Amino acid sequence: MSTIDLRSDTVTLPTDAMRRAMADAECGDDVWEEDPTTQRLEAMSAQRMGKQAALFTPSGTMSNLVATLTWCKRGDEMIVGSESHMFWNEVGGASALGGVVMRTVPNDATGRIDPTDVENAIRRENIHFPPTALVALENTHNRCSGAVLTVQDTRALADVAHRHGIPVHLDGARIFNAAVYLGVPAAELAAPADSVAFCVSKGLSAPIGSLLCGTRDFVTRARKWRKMVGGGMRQVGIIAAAGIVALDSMVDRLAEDHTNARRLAVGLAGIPGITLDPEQMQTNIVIFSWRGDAPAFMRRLEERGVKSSYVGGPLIRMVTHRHITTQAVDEAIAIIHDVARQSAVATR
Ligand code: TLP
Repeated sequence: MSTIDLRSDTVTLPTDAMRRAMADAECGDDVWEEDPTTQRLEAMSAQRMGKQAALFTPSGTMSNLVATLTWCKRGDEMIVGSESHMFWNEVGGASALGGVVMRTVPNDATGRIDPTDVENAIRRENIHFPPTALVALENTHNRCSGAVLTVQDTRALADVAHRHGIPVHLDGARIFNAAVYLGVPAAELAAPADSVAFCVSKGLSAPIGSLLCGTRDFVTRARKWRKMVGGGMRQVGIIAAAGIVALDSMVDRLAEDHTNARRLAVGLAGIPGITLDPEQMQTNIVIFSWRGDAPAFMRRLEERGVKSSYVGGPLIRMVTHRHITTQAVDEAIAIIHDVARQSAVATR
């Protein structure tokens, strides 16, 4: 039985071109800023995001943590979306390691945040209040079915923060999915933000890595925080080399993942017991609700070779990526249909 692994685009394996680039990578000690390949990746990343500089980190989680530590001090408050990855999925690092309070404002189903909610959440000077030091946004939005924020959405939220002198960090782990969907350069989506983090290890298929981008001064300060949390790496050109291949050659193909995700969503919508709106689909993350016991349904799917990930309550997530062909999508739909039918018979 072959496996159709829809748990995440993080499962993508490095391409042959990446492995070759890794083998040939010119290296040095990057803590001493002597690794030419990492420096090339950082320069390319900064340019792609329209920022002055970039910092290579091992993970999206570390980039977001380092951004938080760079912008905030202990006792500060940051505003995040109620469904944001930073709030849900980063082990509370901002609070545990940074001493930063995470204040949530609602994300709607399309990942958007109402600028008025941000305005109202920003603390005014008061002896009792922690100061608001950061607003963090996410594009595409993981828990909101890979929804895309437009340049206008991002600008409207950033304007509120900036009016109060508060910087904006953009968790753009999948910003290239948003850029490909909207047909705009990623730099335009990142322009309203003061810092942006994106990952090369998701749909872009590199094995490891994230880039935190911002002004030269921000990146200099972030470099020190990265060292403190153990992210100063040595001959890291070995992995940066794969990141360069990712940026050079893996961005445009994300459109295929989006087409496959839509195909998957349309197929799933026709299965009794499953609810989702395929018209909402924009990028590569499909989230649907199952009317029965979702974890039990996922276990039955896995027994048939279809892997998914659990969002919570009735919600199950399936993510398309380079290893998921159109044929695999059709096979997955057939298997899910079958398992749903059997589940319905079993509960009758
Ligand atoms: N997301 C992972 C899991 O943590 C859920 C996934 O499989 O989607 N920001 C966003 C928006 C993310 O989706 C992720 C990873 C990260 C940050 C963290 O990246 P890593 O996994 O490199 O620490």
